[in-house]
Amino acid sequence: MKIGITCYPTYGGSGAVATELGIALAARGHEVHFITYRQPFRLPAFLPRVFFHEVDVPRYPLFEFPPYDLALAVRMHEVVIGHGLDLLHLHYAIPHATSAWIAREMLRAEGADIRLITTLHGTDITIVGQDPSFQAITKFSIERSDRITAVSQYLRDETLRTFGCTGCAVKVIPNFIDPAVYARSSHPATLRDALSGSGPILMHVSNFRPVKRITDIVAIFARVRAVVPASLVMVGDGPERAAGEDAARRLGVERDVHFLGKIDVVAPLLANADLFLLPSASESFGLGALEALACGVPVIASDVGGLPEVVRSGETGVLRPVGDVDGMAAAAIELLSDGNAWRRMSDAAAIDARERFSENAVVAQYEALYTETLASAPAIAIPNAVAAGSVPFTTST
Ligand code: GMT
Repeated sequence: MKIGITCYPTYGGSGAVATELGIALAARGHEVHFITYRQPFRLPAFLPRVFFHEVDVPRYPLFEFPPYDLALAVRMHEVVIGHGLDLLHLHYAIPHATSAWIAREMLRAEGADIRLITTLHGTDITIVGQDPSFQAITKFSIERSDRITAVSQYLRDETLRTFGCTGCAVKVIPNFIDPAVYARSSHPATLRDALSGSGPILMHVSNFRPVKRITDIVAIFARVRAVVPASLVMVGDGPERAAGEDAARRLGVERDVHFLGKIDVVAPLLANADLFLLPSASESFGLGALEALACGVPVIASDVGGLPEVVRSGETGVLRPVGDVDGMAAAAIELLSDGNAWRRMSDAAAIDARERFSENAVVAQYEALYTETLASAPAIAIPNAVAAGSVPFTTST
């Protein structure tokens, strides 16, 4: 198949999942075209059958807000025609599903067609998509997709509840890990050596947006540090970094908190961690938590959103209510003080992540969805174009 993928290329779970899906699909023989404004952060320079098409948004003095959505739609249209794509897979509804709908309307006006699959990742439904400025277009765009997937049961239910789209069948396909990459034994102890003598390593990886409750992470660590000599390693960057650094100074733990900034390849770091902290206010899945579990790192997180579908509280980690800094710190101290309990949880975490979220099994679900979508009727009848079902592309370049 020839598959176009559009995602946010910057540091974040949806871009990571979309990119790793594309890489895995290409390894299975498909041709994959990434269409976005920058090379996705987890995409290496060259891979066979993987192409990157940059969306250029011209600057013009009149444009206070340059219309990326339109430039993206035009680039999608161009790549579908130029490379004979079978389908576009949109990760994160806003604006990707909308731009894809525009591109498909342009194709249909020319007697061609393309299938659209939208994967919902979280805040496109739970936060941004519910803003009155975006709600109607989010609902419209996802309803125009041929297929909709969500990364957790929670997100599926939330989509149906908040958008009330009775006509939408939302299929749950979870995020995934490559078990060979996210493995404790696959990586050297570089970080541990660098922090040698400083005790267990607690870690957090994210885009440091307010929803991640970065100051809670520092507060949990300060309570742990009062009892256990430990370090906190913060990987990533974003709007809440300064507040996190301030909190570390205020709580007197700044010498033991290490802000590393954005690092694209996180498995070697996670493989050196002892606990992963994710006390988010909302989390549709928590890809960072899954990557940690696969590396045998128990997760202390909020009992919210899709996290209970990823972390089995009491078996592979501990879930506590949002904001329960004391409860999360107590759970961390208990685990770090009992080597046997930690080892049991670490082993269970690595096994469970492999059993439920391995790349091969999850990518096969996407492949099956693509095949089934291409073989079935389009979401909405095409007035002026070839009937889809066969590979719909007809325009020559
Ligand atoms: O965090 C966001 O605002 C969006 C998005 C991203 O790009 O990181 O995160 C969401 O998608 C991830 C991948 O599916 C999920 O693991 C995250 O849980 C989800 N973030 C939220 O729901 C807050």
